[in-house]
Amino acid sequence: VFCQNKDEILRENELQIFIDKWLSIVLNPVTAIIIVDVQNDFISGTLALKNCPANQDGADTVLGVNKLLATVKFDKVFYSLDWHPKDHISFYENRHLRPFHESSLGLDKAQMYDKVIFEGTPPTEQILWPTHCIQGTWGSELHKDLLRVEGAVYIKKGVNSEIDSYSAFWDNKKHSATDLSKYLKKFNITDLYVCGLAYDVCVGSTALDSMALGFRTILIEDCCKGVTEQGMAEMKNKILSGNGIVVSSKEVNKLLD
Ligand code: VGL
Ligand code: ZN
Repeated sequence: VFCQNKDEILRENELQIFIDKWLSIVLNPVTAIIIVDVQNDFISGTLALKNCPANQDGADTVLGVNKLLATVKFDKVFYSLDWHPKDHISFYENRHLRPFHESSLGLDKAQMYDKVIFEGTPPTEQILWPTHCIQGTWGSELHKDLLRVEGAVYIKKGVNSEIDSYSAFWDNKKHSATDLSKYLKKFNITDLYVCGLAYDVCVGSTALDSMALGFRTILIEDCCKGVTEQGMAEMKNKILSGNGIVVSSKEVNKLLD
């Protein structure tokens, strides 16, 4: 201290603050979990995953998530809800509302689950899903048996008719953000656990955005159900080839010990 000038002391203080901040992140993770889209339509409604190629039952996820919430104390719990207006761009039923190009079958021959390209600048790639999760209907409600944690935050997404939103952070074009990242910053969250429906669509997209935003991101694989086996394998690869972690719920207890 004897031979330090004022500027050096200031720099040392800043360095100390920086080191303390990182030490606290490493030594005291602040955890949150986001339970993605555990809604009726994905379980027994119009987009029931058990009728999709991977034949997975979203109801299993309700049990898995409940057990997890009962045994692990997360600092904050988030639930996301797919929350579409009736004229939403992602609905097969609405395909005539906007002009689109379709590659293999020609104009107007798109099948359910096909990818089409809606005209516009820029054009919009979109998979055509069955009508699902209409705002305020039974299909958009969280499953009745899903545990609701007190003080949880609910994030609605896909509310704009013209743009789909798989991730709970951003719409598919990153034009607008939900409040999720604001909340995570407000609560000083360092580690985000992700699970729910569907693995290869909204859960995976949420995990990838979480990674990109710099949260330590942990996907709880046995608390997810997906649309296709291939989609899930590809999503898992993307998460693991970034800096994401994929674990089972049994391991979460150990991780948070
Ligand atoms: C989802 C398809 C369309 C999901 C949402 O929550 O995974 N999938 N909209
Ligand atoms: Zn949707």
